[in-house]
Amino acid sequence: MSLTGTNRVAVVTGASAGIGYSTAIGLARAGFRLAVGARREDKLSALVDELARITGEKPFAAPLDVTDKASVDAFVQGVVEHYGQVNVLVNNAGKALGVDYIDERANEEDWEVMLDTNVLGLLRMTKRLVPYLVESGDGHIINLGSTAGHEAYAGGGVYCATKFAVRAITGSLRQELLGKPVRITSIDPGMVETEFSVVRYHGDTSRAAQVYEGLRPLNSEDVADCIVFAATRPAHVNIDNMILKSIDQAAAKRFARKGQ
Ligand code: 8X3
Repeated sequence: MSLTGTNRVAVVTGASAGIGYSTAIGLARAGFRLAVGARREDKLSALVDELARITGEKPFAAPLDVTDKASVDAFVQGVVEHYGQVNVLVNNAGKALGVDYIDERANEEDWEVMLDTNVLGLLRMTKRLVPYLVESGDGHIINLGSTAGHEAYAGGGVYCATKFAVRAITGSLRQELLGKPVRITSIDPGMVETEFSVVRYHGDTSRAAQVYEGLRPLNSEDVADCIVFAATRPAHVNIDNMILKSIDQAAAKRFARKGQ
């Protein structure tokens, strides 16, 4: 028997698009009350309307830049004041920037943004919400990892490092939270067709399109389904880790592309 989200509050970071957006919708359909954040609040308006339609209640939505401590503090305070409790934290905000090799040409600003968002941002949200998750009596942290956290590849040096870090943080939290009513899960997808590659290639849409050419990648709903599954297990069931890839992807750089 699975546990529905009835009255449980789920926070989703990076919720304006892609996996975050689909996860918020999926959790709302499963009965959760939603608190959604993204760097630009105006980009949340379509999601807010959709969530209100599904749940019959206006969700909590606010600007959230996980790289900015003051923004994280204000967001967390806002959620707690609004709902009075937090049960689920989906640490989705994250990105890849560039495919630089670690050599003299690498863009160090890209490194800093990736480390600040994917690692420190996840830590900031987790640190602030752990007390509320414990207090809820039925808490759950769901981290968005990646197959890039299992297999390093050329051109992914820093992105892969951030996702290896997410795996390490998830593992440490699993041990630190043992004995407390907080589950911890990492969901680790391979290639997913979202804005991910457009962001990675700094807005170069044709280069981004090539990533998915001739194959059927995962989409954001495929990943959201796994997150919702993990979040709706009974309170004693901890899904430690799920790794999912398109049937057309066997490893970081091994694809079955039509016509090749
Ligand atoms: C995304 C998977 O292969 O682009 O996290 O690094 S990959």
